[in-house]
Amino acid sequence: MTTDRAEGPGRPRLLVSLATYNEAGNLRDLVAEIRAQAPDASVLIIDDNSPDGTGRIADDLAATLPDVEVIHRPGKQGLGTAVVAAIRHAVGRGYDLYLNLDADFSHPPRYIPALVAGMADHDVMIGSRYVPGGGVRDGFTLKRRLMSGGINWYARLLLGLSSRDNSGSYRCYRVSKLAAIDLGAIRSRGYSFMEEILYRCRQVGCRIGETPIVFEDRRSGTSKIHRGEAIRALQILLGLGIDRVVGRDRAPTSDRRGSTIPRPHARPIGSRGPARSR
Ligand SMILES: Nc1nc2c(ncn2[C@@H]2O[C@H](COP(=O)(O)OP(=O)(O)O)[C@@H](O)[C@H]2O)c(=O)[nH]1
Ligand SMILES: [Mg+2]
Repeated sequence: MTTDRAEGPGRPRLLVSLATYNEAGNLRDLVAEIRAQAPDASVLIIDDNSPDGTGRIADDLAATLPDVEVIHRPGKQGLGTAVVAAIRHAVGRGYDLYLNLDADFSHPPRYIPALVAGMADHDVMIGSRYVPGGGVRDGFTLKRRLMSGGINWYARLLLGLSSRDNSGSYRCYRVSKLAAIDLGAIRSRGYSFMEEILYRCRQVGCRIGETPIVFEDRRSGTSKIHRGEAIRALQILLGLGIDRVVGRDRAPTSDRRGSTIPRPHARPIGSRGPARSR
């Protein structure tokens, strides 16, 4: 259901997106929590024909709540392409800010205000596990810590990123900056999209900041990342890195200062449960 919401001066129009694949156990409660944290935000759900009926729940939310819309795609096309679809929607509809979070409660909506507040002096705000105050509830297992640390080190080395958490998808972006990116040139369909879009944001001169989040284990359902997708992500980042070094994919802007770490807007909360390695 869409409504015309009057925007006051200085009040940015915010689009929040949720990519869903088999998130039936999370979606309803998550949208309610997002609404509680960002009452004026529009919500966009991109569902890839989830076998568990998530798409029907999304339709029901769109029919009963204001400013909730759904994009249905015919089959599983990857998180990266879902976020690209949401970015196109944000640009096309003229939103000021675009925020994405995972639809499994790993990204608690209580951090949305801190992410939006950080946009006062940044073009991208990362909900970061790797700045002071951030973390993973209950901590990673050693294997997951090595994988997550490894992919971040790899992305920083290959793409020249200086932000600390380049693999998480909990972020807010300035839509006018996203509009300057050639989305058609993005190579990633799956999880390496998170590193690649940051790299593309740097290329168009974005000021990137991080605010701490404490990542939580998903509440319901299972992870969709699998070994093949992880290997594909590493290959894409390697290709991007090689092209960057040999000058085939040179940044068109000179903004190389990288991320800044603002004062924490949110405090960590205890620890419990294992979590993913992205
Ligand atoms: N639309 C769509 N969403 C996806 C796809 N793959 C993953 N997601 C969503 O992306 C988010 C992160 O995926 P998840 O499996 O939790 O990854 P993990 O946290 O790294 O284990 C969740 O909201 C998923 O439902 C996909 O192919 N299409
Ligand atoms: Mg998850």
